[in-house]
Amino acid sequence: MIKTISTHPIEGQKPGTSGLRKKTRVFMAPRYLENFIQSIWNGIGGVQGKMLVIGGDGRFFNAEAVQVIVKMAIAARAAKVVIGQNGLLSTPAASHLIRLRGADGGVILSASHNPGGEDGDFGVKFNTANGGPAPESVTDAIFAATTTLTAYQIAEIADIDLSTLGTVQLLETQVEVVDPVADYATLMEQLFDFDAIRALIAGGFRLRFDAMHAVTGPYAHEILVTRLGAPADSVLNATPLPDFGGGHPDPNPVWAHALMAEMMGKDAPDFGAASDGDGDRNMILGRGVYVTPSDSLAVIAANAHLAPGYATGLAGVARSMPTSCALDRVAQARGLECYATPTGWKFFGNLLDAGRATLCGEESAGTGSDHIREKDGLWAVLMWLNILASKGVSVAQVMAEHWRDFGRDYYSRHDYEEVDAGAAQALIADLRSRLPGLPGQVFAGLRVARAEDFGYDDPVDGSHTAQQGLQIFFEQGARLVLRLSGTGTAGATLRVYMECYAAGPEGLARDAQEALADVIAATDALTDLKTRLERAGPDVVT
Ligand code: VG1
Ligand code: CO
Repeated sequence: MIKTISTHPIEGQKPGTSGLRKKTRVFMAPRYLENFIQSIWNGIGGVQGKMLVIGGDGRFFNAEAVQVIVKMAIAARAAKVVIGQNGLLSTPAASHLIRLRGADGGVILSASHNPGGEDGDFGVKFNTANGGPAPESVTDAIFAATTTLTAYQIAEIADIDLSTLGTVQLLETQVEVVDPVADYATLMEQLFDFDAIRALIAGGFRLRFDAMHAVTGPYAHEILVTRLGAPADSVLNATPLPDFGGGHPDPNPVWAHALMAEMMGKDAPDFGAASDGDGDRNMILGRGVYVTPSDSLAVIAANAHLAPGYATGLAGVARSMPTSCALDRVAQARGLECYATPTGWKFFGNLLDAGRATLCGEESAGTGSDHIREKDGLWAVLMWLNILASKGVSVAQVMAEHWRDFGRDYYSRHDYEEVDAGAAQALIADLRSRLPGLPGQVFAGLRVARAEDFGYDDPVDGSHTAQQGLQIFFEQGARLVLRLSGTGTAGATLRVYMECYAAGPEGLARDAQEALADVIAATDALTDLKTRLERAGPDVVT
């Protein structure tokens, strides 16, 4: 029944910012998925006698991949495998399930916000027993295992019925198919004031949640419609589709443009939100207002105590380094420790486990807390609804009050996607070598105060992570960050992050691109990036 199949290493199976991401067809090629899964098992010291959680965001090849992974877990003599019904689990629900069941880890199938489909992207992430993305020490061990692999093992059995809830015994492994939504929805009920939110909605507050044809549809329907009483049409694009309807399941003004248009239009609802392919990102909108993820994080830090799960306050907060400094201002005012980590949720794990941070966030629309060990899209939506219900004001008012109290960090990210990898790497390498000489130099009127190649010393386990982005501070209080994406599957993507601060009370209501015009010009002058990348401008501006 258990077959050992000889194989040889496949190049390039190195996990990036969030798991291994490749074109779907690459994952579908013979041995590709099997090699990587066997390397996970080998890299973590085997799965014999262990419990694993398995599920994915429903994209093309999800169902087939789940079958392979379960059969390989059975071959590796796992004690138990817990699978979301039909192979579905959002990333936050998987993280919660790992923690709830005390599992040893989990395999999540997703390329998150990357498009799906046969010509799109696919991905595999491994999460550890704390429910969080494997730290670098683990992904390094998995990658090392991919380079020496000689065989994989798989149980030769009929496909498992993933549609029926319940438990079956297959060889030494108990296979349990669970409702992917119920436990997660219950956790949300424990954290937020559902009565207050229900009353808000019953009072005529109108909301729209765009699931972008991805995994959050069933979660949003259960929580917002069934448990909170919102009308059924509050959830848009609620049925998960293997190709996400041909769209980018990335909740930002560019890719969620229909929702954006509705929220900026006449007679807009009070509140709009969206999530990404695997449900860990969020976008927050009010009538006529887009809340940047960095601002959302700061607003949540300032108001989380209004939600029952956070009534006793926050232990500390953390943001990824490119995320704006709006969070730092709240932390300073409230006497909270504020950490800056490299990009990627895995770097928050130790801070959350050690109780040093309660709330974490990234500029890329990821926000979350110590309730799980992943960022959590619907959690952020419910936190906002809880804040609005408690304060009894609009999103626009929340933002105006926040900027009045803390000042405003104008922020934008410009992405140059799928550019020539060599040119992008050379741009970063050249700028890195120029960093020591930059202080004092002036670019488009802005003088450099400090320039560094960001490295992170984890305060909990002492590990060091180098070269996590180039960070340039200008004397006028502006900041520029450049780094290469670690989630793309073609060429390279250069991310340029820019921010400047307005203390107020004047100048708090400007357009972000206009407010950042000097920093944008200084970036061009400093890097000459348009010429070097042969691009007229960025592909995506958020
Ligand atoms: C991007 C974001 C990062 C996020 C990561 C995974 O990484 O910038 O903040 O953690 O995606 O998010 P990169 O390396 O492309 O900049 V998700 O929702 O794809 O799990
Ligand atoms: Co995601």
